[in-house]
Amino acid sequence: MSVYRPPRIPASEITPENCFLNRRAFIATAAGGMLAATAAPAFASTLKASESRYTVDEKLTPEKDVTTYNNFYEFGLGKGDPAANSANFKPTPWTVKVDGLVGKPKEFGLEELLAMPLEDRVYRMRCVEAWSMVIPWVGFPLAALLDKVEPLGDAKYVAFETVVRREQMPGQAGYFQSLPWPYVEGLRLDEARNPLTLLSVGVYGKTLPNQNGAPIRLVVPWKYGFKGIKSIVKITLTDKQPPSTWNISAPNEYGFYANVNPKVDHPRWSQATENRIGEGGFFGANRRPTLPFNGYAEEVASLYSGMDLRANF
Ligand SMILES: Nc1nc2c(c(=O)[nH]1)N[C@H]1C(S)=C(S)[C@@H](COP(=O)(O)O)O[C@H]1N2
Ligand SMILES: [Mo]
Repeated sequence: MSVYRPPRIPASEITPENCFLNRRAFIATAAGGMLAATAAPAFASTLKASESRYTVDEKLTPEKDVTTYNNFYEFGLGKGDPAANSANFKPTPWTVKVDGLVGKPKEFGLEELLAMPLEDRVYRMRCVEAWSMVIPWVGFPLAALLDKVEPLGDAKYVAFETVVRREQMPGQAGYFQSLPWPYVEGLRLDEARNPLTLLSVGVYGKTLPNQNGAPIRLVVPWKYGFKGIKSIVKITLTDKQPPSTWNISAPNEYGFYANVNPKVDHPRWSQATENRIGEGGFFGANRRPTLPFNGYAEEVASLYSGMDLRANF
């Protein structure tokens, strides 16, 4: 199990800046300095990627690509739009309301979320558009947050919602409405509780850039990237399968489950192979095979036993 462990190595001896970070600095920056005065050693360290079982031994996608090749339609449709158009977005202050079928509904302030036991994890990320990255996230398991609100017995699903801010998100205000807002997503409760399911607050050891979903976004590495909803303001436990934005927009192309599956092609392209961003692999031999469940079958295949995986798109 991947749990918080106290630091073993003195801060002075650590760590490549590109992978890890000083927790105190992280918190201070993230909460706009709010916690600087009280920064306690509670999060002075974390489970490092090198100590985590939730890490893949693959070359990291360069930070430049992770932060400039994005999908975040609230800021525009082009891959460079989110980085170019999100400078005015204000990720602090921020709250996430967790409600619905829970014993203890609660609105969490960002400081409280950043004080969860943070971990460094390296995950593959596979977009439904057949490109992929290897990304070093900072975050905590969604299950840890769910535990705090005590889901009731009849809760079967978790619904997520992105913020709506027309004045700060030009893609929400444009004449051509690309998607219905807010962007919404959902998971089955057992998927949400799987140890791999992460709420991310940072990438490459820094607070999330706006274009990556600041200040907090979902990461579900065995599913196509669109399940990883960004800039979350609301999480609702429910007994019905929640709507998801891409499924509403094109139900024959994007399913609720959206598990990465090389055997189920998108109606307009193959999902058998992928282009690893930064490796020049858009064509032919440079493409790499896509793995069932994006390589996480051992951890998650059992969630779908009895389901027809080919229909389970
Ligand atoms: N709110 C919101 N979340 C979103 C999206 C979006 O357009 N809006 N795009 C999704 C898609 S299609 C992908 S592939 C990932 C991309 O995450 P990244 O830009 O951090 O790599 O975010 C997902 N989350
Ligand atoms: Mo995507």
